[in-house]
Amino acid sequence: MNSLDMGCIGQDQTMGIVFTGNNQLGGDGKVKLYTFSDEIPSESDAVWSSTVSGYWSGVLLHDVDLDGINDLIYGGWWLPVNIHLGNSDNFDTLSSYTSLTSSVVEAIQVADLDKDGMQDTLESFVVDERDNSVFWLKYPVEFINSVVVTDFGIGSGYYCYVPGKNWLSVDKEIVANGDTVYISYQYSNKGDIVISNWDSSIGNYIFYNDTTLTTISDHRKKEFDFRVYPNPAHNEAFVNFRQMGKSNVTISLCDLNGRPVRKSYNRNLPAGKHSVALNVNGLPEGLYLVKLTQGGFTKTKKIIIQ
Ligand SMILES: [Ca+2]
Ligand SMILES: [Ca+2]
Repeated sequence: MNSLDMGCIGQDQTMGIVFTGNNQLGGDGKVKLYTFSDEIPSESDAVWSSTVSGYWSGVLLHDVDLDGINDLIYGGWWLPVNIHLGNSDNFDTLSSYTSLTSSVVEAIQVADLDKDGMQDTLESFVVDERDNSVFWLKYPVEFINSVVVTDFGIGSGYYCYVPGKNWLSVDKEIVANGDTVYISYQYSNKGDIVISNWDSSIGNYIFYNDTTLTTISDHRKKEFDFRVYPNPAHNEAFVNFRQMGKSNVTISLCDLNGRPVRKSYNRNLPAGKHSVALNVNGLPEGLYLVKLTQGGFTKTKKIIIQ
């Protein structure tokens, strides 16, 4: 083994560790992923491994294409840098990007060095009964603008984050059940890759990104869907959906003019599959709308109540 990184993997955001194998002194020299859905077991097999063996070295988990799923970047000794995009379970077998240059790759980082793709965004989270104080963000953080807990802005001494990673942690002492945490931050759709090189005859590298990601919203919208059943419904209907990461979910049952006919469901939910029951008992028969808002996107489906 040479290097490791850890982060959330796949659509369900399972915790995982990637290791780069290096077969200079034996071993199979493959890049491997181990995931842990609950506690870390005493031993386990890799759930993904690279098809190519080599002197692999530096490694980084980073959501390069901003689809909410971590991607794998790694390099080797006198080898190029590869990027395997993350998929619903782990990583694509084939690399989506291979550098034309080779060096002795030691450390890899992604940041928007020339600041040509900086975007502002705001996310909010509700602290639940578990007093959660670590918040998973949609995008890798370049810069934190401000953190507000309910009505009070908090200083940088009360939160921490790692640039390039998609989380922020707030001092447990200042958040309590029911607080809303607003995180205003910057991410980039033109992040650049920085490589440090151990071979003194070759310098360090910066790969500037000349691809602007313009289809983030469309891509996310396409993946975002939900199911309402039974339809027609009589006393009760269920709304089934999947969360890519932890975010706020609002479900409203509305008439055809978009006016809510029942109190809306509003919760901060973790990643994974969810099913929410809607009580439709006593409503006049007819056509209604189920409106679901998840991570800032809203989608509406029709339901017949009879
Ligand atoms: Ca990705
Ligand atoms: Ca850039």
